[in-house]
Amino acid sequence: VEASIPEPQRDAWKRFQAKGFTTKEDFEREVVRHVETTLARSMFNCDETAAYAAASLAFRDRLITQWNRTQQRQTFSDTKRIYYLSLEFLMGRAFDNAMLNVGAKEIATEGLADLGFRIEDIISQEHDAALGNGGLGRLAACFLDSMASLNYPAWGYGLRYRYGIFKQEIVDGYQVEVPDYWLDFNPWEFPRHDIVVDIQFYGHVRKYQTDEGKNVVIWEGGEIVKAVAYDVPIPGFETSATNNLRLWSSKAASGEFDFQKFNSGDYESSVAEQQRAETISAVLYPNDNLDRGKELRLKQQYFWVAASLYDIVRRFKKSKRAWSEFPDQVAIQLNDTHPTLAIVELQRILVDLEGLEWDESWKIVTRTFGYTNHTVLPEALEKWSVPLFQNLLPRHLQIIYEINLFFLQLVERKFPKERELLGQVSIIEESQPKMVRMAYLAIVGSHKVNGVAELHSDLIKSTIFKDFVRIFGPDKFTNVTNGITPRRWLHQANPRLSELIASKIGGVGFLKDLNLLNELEKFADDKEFKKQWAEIKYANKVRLAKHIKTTTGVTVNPAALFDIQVKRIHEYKRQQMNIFGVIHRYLTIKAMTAEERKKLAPRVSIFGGKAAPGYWMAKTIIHLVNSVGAVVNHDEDVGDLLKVIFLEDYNVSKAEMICPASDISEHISTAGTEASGTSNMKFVLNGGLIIGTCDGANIEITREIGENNIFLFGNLAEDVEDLRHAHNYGSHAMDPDLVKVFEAIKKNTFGDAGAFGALVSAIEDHGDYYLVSDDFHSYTQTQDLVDEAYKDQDEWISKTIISVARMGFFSSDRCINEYAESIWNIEPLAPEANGSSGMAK
Ligand code: NBY
Repeated sequence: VEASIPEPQRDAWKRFQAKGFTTKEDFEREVVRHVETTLARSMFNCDETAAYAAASLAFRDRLITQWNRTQQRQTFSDTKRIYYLSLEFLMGRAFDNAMLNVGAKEIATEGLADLGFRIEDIISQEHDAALGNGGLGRLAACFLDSMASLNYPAWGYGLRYRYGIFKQEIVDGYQVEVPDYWLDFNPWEFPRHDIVVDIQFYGHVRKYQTDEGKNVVIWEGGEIVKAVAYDVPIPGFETSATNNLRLWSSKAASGEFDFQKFNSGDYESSVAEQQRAETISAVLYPNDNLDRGKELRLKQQYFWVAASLYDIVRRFKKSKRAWSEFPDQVAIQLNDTHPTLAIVELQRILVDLEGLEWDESWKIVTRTFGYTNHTVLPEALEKWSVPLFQNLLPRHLQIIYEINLFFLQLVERKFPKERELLGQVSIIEESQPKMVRMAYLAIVGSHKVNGVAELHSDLIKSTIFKDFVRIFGPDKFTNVTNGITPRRWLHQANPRLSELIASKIGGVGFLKDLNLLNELEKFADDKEFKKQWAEIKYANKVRLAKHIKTTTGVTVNPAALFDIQVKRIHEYKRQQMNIFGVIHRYLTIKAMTAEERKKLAPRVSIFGGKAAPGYWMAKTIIHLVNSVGAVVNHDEDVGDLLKVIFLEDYNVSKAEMICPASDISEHISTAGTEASGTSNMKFVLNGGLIIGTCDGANIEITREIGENNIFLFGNLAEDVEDLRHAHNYGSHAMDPDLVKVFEAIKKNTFGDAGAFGALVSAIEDHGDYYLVSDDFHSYTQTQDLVDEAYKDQDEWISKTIISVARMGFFSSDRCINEYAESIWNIEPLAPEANGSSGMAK
């Protein structure tokens, strides 16, 4: 149905086009209007929640006006778009970000003050949008910010989970998971009840030949679930370009529960279909770097991928171009293997539904997709059992077999003498049951594969994907080192630092071109500047100390060295090594005389992060941290010299408070296991130093900021294999300090030792896979160097200034420009300066 208003009537539309506020008065009028009409409240019952709701709606209205213009302009200019497919978008809060990006925070601050509210109180009303686990999901969110800020025509596609990542409570030292129901009020989304896609599951495949001899494949039967679109506007910084994040929500095909059953008295099963359908987008799987192979997860993946592709293809078909031009209009990036089915689905659409030849279709498919790998950990590489696939997506399994057949024929032609190679690279693993290897499918179906930091990109080429480098050549594999958005992670999280920098280097231009931070280096010895710099750090530590006091009851001294490790809890990230180091410090303090203790630098060891609910070792680490804290924090011999804190429910908005408050942060994964890490970048950008291993982006951070400004320690990735071998087959002497730590644990110093036995025996008895004992000595020695360095505050501050000045490379803007140029082949489309809609013709 043509819904476009005919030309003669468009004038009225143009005259009354929504504009959104521009002045403080307009903003206040909008807020009051929303309080009184949208919320049906008044000045007599407008609490902070209502004020937040109304103020956000005022901004949402403004964003959607910009959004409309941007989308119209992109459609009319007919330029290539990038579609970023990610099962996770860890967005955090939107209000502060919207105010800053549209440049109206001052207006909002003053306007809300006129109406009787403090902006900080209003900002803190917002519930985080926590549709992600960790780095991978947050990366997707930073990318959205950069793509909009750089004016790239880009859409994100994801799932609208009813429950985000669980909320973490600490009860008696243990993690307890609480559901994160975040949707009871979400002003940032627009339901699009008119954009609904039918998604099919199960059923069977029928093949026949038409009278003209054409092969026809029909996938029929099974069940249908509806995908409903919800749009989240993504504003760019200092541009009116506003992109879209489209999240799909699942709904029963019938829309209603079964009246027949209801009327016949079968109340329970009358709602069953509806609930089954809604389950698909109900929860985010809370695992990071672990594949569990649950059917519902595969259902989520296909549901989301099929709806997104239907949408993308529909948009392309409106342009009436030839199919061969699809990759000139559309680039699709796969955030890890979770959306790999998109490759199969596009091939199915082209061959089964549009009637293209296989080869022609496959060329289109491979030119369209790029695949980003985020891990080398074998337990995180996605695999799906063939029987499960066969049942849920019978046609897709056939297509996968076909793709594999053509691929293996190519391999055979290229390496005719290497019979074992075929089994090694086959998309189907010949196990019991057979498994579909999603990473291999993603590689075969994409034109580029990238890792997320140099070391990681080198490692995937030399280990897990080495055969594919031989088959496709090295050019298919590339590196794009991760980045972070300086808007959220400097300007929003640390406004005072951002202001101070701006006052020295000629304004906030660095927020759009982070390399401009270079200019700061001139001030690394400027006394007055350093004083202000240090004051800001101290104030940020005071703020965190207050948060610690109110949430844990522990008083920490803001003048102490704040040592922070916040990230998902995982053995490879080695929080266990950190807490063993803390115990070592505690034992050292206990063995000292009062005189000796006076020379020590006081330290606050801060941990935070969620453990996957089924990851027992990770939960044990949390329990140990809390148990050590319970002893150390009340030991009068220790006092301020050491405090151990576990921060509950680490998330994006807490990260915004925590990152600016660190003196040193820990990024201490076993070399070769952390693909990149992105919080390392956030901490350094906020004037903290880091202690870390030669892993992920730590290596490039060192190259940029200089090795004098980072505390590196531990074995290298190239040594890991031999070290593991030595644990299992050779001789391995335990570090004596670590032995003492284990003795203390075993003597029940931190409560019943039995509770922590698994952590100790993983190292003592089970091969110490993450090489904690190999790195422990180097780690504690380096921590001593940190203590020494911290005593020279003058030098320390200079190091942090120089480091910030050299962090320009780690902007996600740089990163997105690299993707755009070397993988997506897309150009920015600047919005019209006057903000008009571009619909003039
Ligand atoms: O991606 C992280 C990497 O560990 C980190 O080094 C990197 O900086 C970041 C961005 O590139 N990976 C990550 O966060 N992965 C997950 O959260 C994740 C979630 C789910 C699943 C696998 C990984 N899964 O299979 O369900």
